[in-house]
Amino acid sequence: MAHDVSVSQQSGHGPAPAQTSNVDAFRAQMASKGWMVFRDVLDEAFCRQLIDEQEQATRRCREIQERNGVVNRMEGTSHHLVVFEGAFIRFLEELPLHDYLTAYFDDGPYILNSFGGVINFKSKTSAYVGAVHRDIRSWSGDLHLMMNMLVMLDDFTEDNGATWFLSGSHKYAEKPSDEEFFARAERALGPRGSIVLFNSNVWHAAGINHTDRPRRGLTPMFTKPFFKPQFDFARYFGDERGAGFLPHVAQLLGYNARIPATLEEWYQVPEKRMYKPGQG
Ligand SMILES: O=C(O)CCC(=O)C(=O)O
Repeated sequence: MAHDVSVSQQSGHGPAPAQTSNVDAFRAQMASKGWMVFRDVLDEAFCRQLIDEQEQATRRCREIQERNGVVNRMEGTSHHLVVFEGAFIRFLEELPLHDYLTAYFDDGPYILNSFGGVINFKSKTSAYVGAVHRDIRSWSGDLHLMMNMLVMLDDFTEDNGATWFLSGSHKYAEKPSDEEFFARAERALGPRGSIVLFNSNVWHAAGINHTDRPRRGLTPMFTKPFFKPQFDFARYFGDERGAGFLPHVAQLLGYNARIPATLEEWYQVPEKRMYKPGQG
């Protein structure tokens, strides 16, 4: 079982500060195991709102998956949920565990790489996330390029498919065999509202849900700003909408780390550049 840290619940807009001692414990555990469970981060009402909106969004994503023939092992999955706004933008506004993310990214800025969701239904197998995998295609070793977050919107238990993590596996490039993985992997257990942070190099797998109730979770991922995101959020929302986001939400959505597409955009004083100073 991972070392657990209880943090104060989120309230109002903006990230809640973390205690320095907790951040130190986090750094140490991320170096050794590569993952950590934070219990009771989100309150019940916010979890309920996220569940409702995840269910609607998953139906919308499913329609597109079916229309475009992208259905194999996709059941219950959704992607880039911030395009549905509502609770997902609120999540970025509140930005739980921001201090821990900042510590992971060498005390520098970071952006959203993707914002997925998984509804894990009762099954003998599961969606693609049930295979042993990691979410960064190129192993980045000691370089902290990407961090995964897993938000538990239901209690995560051994019965309902709590995620498996192979502690220390962020230190190795090679994929373990399934036998090796399941012999040594541990479950991320926690009550609804808990959050797992993990180094994206860690090999992991969703568990199989043996209960009759869905096990719901959100899976936002974050990177250093120079790493290409999986979705161009700034292009999706546009400049006018971008100006209305809180500054740290605009930062997360990549408004400060864009690519110029004309020489007019390229030849600009630093504060007007598409890729702003201070983004690494
Ligand atoms: O839902 C889970 O338990 C794991 C999700 C996951 O592995 C992923 O999104 O990469």
